[in-house]
Amino acid sequence: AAGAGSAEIKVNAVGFLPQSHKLAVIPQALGANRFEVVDADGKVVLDGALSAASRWAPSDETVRVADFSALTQTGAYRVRVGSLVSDPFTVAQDGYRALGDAALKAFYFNRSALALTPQFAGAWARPAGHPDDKVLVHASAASKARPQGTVIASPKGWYDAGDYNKYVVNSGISTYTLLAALEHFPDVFKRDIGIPESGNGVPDILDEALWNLDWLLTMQDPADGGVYHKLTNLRFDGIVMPHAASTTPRYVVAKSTAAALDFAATMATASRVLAPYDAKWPGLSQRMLAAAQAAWRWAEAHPNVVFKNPKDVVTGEYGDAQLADEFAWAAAELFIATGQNNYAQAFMRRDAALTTPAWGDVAALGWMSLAHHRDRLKPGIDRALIERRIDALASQLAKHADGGYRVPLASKDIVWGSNAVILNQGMMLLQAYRINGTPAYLQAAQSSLDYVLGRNATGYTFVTGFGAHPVMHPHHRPSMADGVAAPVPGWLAGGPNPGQQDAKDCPPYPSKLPALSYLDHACSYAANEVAINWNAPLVYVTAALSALTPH
Ligand code: G3I
Ligand code: 9MR
Repeated sequence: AAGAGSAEIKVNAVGFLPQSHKLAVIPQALGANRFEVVDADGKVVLDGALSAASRWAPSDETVRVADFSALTQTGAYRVRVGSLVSDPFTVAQDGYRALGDAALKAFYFNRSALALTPQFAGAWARPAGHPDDKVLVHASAASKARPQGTVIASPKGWYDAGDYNKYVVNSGISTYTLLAALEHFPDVFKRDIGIPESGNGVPDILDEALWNLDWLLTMQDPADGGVYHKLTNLRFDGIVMPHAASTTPRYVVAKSTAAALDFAATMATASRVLAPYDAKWPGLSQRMLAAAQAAWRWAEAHPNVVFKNPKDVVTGEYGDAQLADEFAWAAAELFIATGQNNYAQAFMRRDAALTTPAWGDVAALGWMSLAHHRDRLKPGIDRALIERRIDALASQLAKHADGGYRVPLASKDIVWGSNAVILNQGMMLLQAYRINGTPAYLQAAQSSLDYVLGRNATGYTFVTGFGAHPVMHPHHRPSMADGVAAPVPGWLAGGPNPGQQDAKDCPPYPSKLPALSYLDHACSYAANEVAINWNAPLVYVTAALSALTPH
């Protein structure tokens, strides 16, 4: 790509805010001791000594670190080591504006049942797909009120990922994370990003979340409060544009406890974030809270319904047998929404460990909501406990960020969707930073973002449309089928995954090492798919760093 430098020097190839912590990683094998930072004219603006060498297990490399945090002057720069220069990056006051806008706009690009017009979608305009106005109740989801084959309408929502199905579990954490970004950093979302609702007096991020919340509401069976696990084809669509996908029926499949609880948590959160907009959508906030409570009651009555794909369904499973964390998350959000002590007790009773969140591990989302609201909580959950638990997780993550690439990610964290693991680690570090202002937490969160933007063992910038070594071939059906060379912008690739669970026709990975198990090839869903739950922490971390980095 234009201006590409040496991939040997690993650096965030998008940029920094003036007061960001700024690091580059250099292989010890280069034999260098010093580094320079040069401006666009090649003039040296800063030089310094590289850190002592340190090994990073995930890529089995020994590396040294250039710390150029002292560079606070805005401009365009590269890091130089000997005769090598890095990819360019900027230092700018609004350094994450384009990235944050694109990461959020990616959700718009994955809207189902909507035509994307050139005005908002540019080169990636496309006809509407999957109207989902006539969806069948699958045998696994049949009830007295809605027997098998009942037709329901379940339109809107986002496609989950590179595929065109809609899964409640994964939708929950994704929607919540966007709502949390708005709730925590409202000032970042005052600008419009160019979606059809822009200018309607509501932050675009809330309009975008509503596109999915409207769909989620249809996934609840009004007769009993239970929530269908997913809306899906029986098998994955071919590699075609949404409007060209097969018109075989789509189904709502089996109710599950995880779906009910993730739905309850997300609806309770949405009811609170939407409350100030009651004049615009009268009654919606209340309706969401009632839906959340009905789903909670269903889950209490059906506490262990673990989802498994029925025999005739082979699409994404999002199955999860550990449900204590889902109970804890839903209880936390319902406690904040209602102040009712039974929810506080339910939260404490589950004693769900605070770990980095993921689609199947959501307790942290409850902890972070409690932390944000801790000044206003009714007695029931000990405020000091919340602060202590969050700090304990952050301090463990920050310790990991001490050596090697200086990131919180460890070998064991490099699984399917690892780029979101590190961003969710960043999100948790930021919760602790918001509580106690420990600088190392903000720095490690910055490092999480730097990692996906280029300071990683592959040297790729993992967000489509950004950096001089960008991901070009994500496993994303619209990007693969639209005939446009550039992929749909703003998407985070799943990233390195030593599981390498791709189809057999995929070319071999360059390495078995966890951090190098990556392929920029559209065949690779195990390392190069995109997904709403991976983009959501990109939105969150980008917004948080914009708001929290000292100005
Ligand atoms: O967490 C375990 C870890 O403890 C273990 O050491 C490691 C060893 O393999 O596995 C880890 O689990 C992996 C898990 O992802 C981590 O989240 C599983 O092996 C892996 O199979 C699982 O992959 C999931 C994948 O679907 C396959 O089911 C991903 O989480 C999930 O993000 C992905 O989601 C898909 C949807 O099904 C369909 N739509 C696209 C979407 C993204 O690819
Ligand atoms: O495109 C599908 C992707 O979204 C999933 O994450 C992945 C794993 O479940 O499966 C992909 O679909 C492939 C299917 O599993 C096997 N045949 C080829 C499909 C498209 O590459």
